Amino acid sequence: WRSSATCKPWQSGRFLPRVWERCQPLSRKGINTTAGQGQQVGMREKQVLEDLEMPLARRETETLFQEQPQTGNQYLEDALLRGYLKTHLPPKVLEEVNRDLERFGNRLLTKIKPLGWECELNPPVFRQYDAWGRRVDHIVTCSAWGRMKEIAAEEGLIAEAYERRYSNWSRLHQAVKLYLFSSSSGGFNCPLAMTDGAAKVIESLGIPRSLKNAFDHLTSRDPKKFWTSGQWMTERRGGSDVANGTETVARKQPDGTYRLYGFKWFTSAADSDVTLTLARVADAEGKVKQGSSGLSLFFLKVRDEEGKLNSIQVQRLKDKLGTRQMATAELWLDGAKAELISAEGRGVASISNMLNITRIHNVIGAVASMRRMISLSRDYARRRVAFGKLLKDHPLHMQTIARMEVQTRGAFLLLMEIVRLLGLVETNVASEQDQLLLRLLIPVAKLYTGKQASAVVVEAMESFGGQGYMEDTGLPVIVRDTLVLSIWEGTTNILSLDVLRSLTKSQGQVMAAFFSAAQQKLELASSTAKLEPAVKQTRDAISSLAQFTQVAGSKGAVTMELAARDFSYTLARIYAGALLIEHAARPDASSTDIAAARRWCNQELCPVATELENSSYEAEEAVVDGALVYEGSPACGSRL
Ligand code: UCC
Repeated sequence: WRSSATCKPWQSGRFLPRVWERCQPLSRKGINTTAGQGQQVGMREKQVLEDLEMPLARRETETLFQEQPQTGNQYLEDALLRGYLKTHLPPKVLEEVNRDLERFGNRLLTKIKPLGWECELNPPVFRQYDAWGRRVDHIVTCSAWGRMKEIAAEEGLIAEAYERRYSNWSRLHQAVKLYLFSSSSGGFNCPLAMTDGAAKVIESLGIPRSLKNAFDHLTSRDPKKFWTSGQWMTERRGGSDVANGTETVARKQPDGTYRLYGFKWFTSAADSDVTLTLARVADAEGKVKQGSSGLSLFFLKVRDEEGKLNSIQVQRLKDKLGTRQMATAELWLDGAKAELISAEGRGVASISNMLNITRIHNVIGAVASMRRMISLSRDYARRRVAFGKLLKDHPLHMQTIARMEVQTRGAFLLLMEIVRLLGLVETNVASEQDQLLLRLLIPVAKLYTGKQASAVVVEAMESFGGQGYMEDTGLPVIVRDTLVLSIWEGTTNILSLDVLRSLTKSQGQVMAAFFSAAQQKLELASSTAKLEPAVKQTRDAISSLAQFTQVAGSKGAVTMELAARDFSYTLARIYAGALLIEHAARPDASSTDIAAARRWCNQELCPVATELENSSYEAEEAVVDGALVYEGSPACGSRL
């Protein structure tokens, strides 16, 4: 792929004509440029000519082969984000938020992004002993990581959501800042997710007196005061089946506090100041209750005032595929002092307030990764010449990026919808429909955008050719860090089951809220002729979904479990379609808003109905699934 390499004079005659043709000054090949690109292609042409004039040895070593893709101020370059804010925020709020985001966009570009890269290059290191053999269990993080913590406080990345200076719009303002911050944060978005979750749990408990100080620290704008929180849920028996996998025991002390004993197998941002964790309270005889109703929620400080660990031993740091900037550790709790903060046996229900917030952060991370990769990819397409023209002038290349863009737009609007609803709930102005919708859409968006992000970033990596696979371009880091998004905070299947949980718990009311909200959005578009096909496709999908819920409701639990994933995907596709249509029906919508809505709705919007017709959810199909998976495996030998 190097022009200098293809122009060697001793190339075999057979290849000469084609090779020579490739090495011709580009103008002779009549590059198809549009206004504005002429200058760039001219520079490229000049470079190729200079390359040819250079002595071969210098050509080999000094030629700059490809131009690096760049991104500018992410806020200013994000047309969809700006269009969304302009449509939804009250004018006064918009004015202030707009100013803040433009400033923040510049800070990200000039200061924060380099720090993020520094975090990547200097991952945390675990020092178990000091030079004199004393056990210290020190997780050493780099100075850029420390700086990220200060910046998070200065920018109010948590505080903004709890101060509520813009009332219900504060949550959206915070989420947008986190969205911009995410891909430059060097992994610091992870501790922020859990810090936000911890603040939310404490707030929903009414900020008890004993936790007031912690709440103030977690929501502080003062870098010296700001604390981050962990979320220690996963034990050695796994992180999904928390109810059966949690072995940690809490023993009550005479002063009313507890001491925790157990082994936390996966604790992210292990350098955090405080954490929330689950444990089983032991009775006077030392017995504990198993299952979900035996779990309670605890708050603890990781270190004491002198910086000594709170009877915690770090076993080792995890060796992860990505998010390597952030320390994830295995921890032994050997009598860690903790405070019980939920009613006994209500641990899972209480920590779900945290889970719902960290799952929203997961959506933020997913949309941010997609946006970052597309920004880089589209910039590269304006710089890179192949087959005689810029990549952006190759229709197939543009089609590929445009498809990613449509996916990202749907995901972005889902994210905005959730944080809009959360803002309403947090300021007590949400209707019952809003509350139900929020409960349903959080797992839907988490599971769907996690999968989308993995697909989009891998596709986008390909748009850089071999360069996308090179470590020092930074592109593989984005890919690695994105792949975790469908795993942590609940895998796709666990989240699909959570969608079903929300149905059962609300006795189907979440679906009524879903249908009503989606229909309302479609009605707004009824007078926009260009959106008619998209509106019709979405309405048809809604009625297929309604039919599915009727049919599936009369079948057994196996049907719903087998359908859970397709059902959740259906909800995501229909709702994102309705959001894209709503956005495209604004008076000042652009032709690309309309195109995005139409293209989104051209995909299969109701896969669950198709699979029902295919009988995919019948109990016999589950037997076939098993046979397909285990054919040839020793596991099924005894059964054959
Ligand atoms: O810790 C991890 C890594 C940390 C890194 C974080 C970084 C994030 C960064 C993102 C930025 C880029 S990963 C840990 C991940 N683990 C999970 O997410 C847990 C996955 N498992 C589940 O979600 C399960 O479904 C469980 C634990 C919720 C199942 O528990 P149970 O006890 O078996 O389920 P139940 O009995 O159905 O639920 C118990 C109660 C019920 O309330 P009541 O008793 O009033 O009926 C449920 O309604 O909890 C309630 N509940 C919920 N409420 C359960 N889930 C929810 C929910 N999502 N929302 C509201």
